[in-house]
Amino acid sequence: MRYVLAALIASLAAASATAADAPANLRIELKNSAGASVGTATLTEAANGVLARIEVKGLPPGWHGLHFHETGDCSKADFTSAGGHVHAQATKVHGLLNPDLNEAGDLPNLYVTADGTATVDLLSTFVSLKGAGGRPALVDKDGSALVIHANPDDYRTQPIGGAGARIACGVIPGG
Ligand SMILES: [Cu+2]
Repeated sequence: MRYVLAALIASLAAASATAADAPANLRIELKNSAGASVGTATLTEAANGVLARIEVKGLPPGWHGLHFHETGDCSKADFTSAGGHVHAQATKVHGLLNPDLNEAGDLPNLYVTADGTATVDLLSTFVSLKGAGGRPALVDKDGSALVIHANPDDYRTQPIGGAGARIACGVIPGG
């Protein structure tokens, strides 16, 4: 009996260790300007950044700029309520191909196929969910937002790489 109990306690300890070791993740909904859902993003804290799984539908085919914006507010139809890109420096320099890049919210473009869907996993090494590694936190006081733009980001032009209007937005709630 004592042996069985010890085995049970050991397996409970293993189970709770597994739960504690599971990386924090956050599933958010992306909406278009009409307020309709166009998919989800699942954000997972990784060792050196945030892994984002993005699954969207009903979007115009082609390349679209994608960024983390600084405020968790998608309430305006043009999504300007989400503010500028997540950044840690007072003077922001945009563009993944810009040698002076310092914006933490920059991400690679999203490619939407002819059927209006896109599915991708991507890793940003610039941010964290809650400040890990000293990287800007997406889950800060006012949260942040994942924004999809109408046009591709050329990764160089200031301030948003010519990505144009904001066509979808997902709130990352503040913490
Ligand atoms: Cu943007």
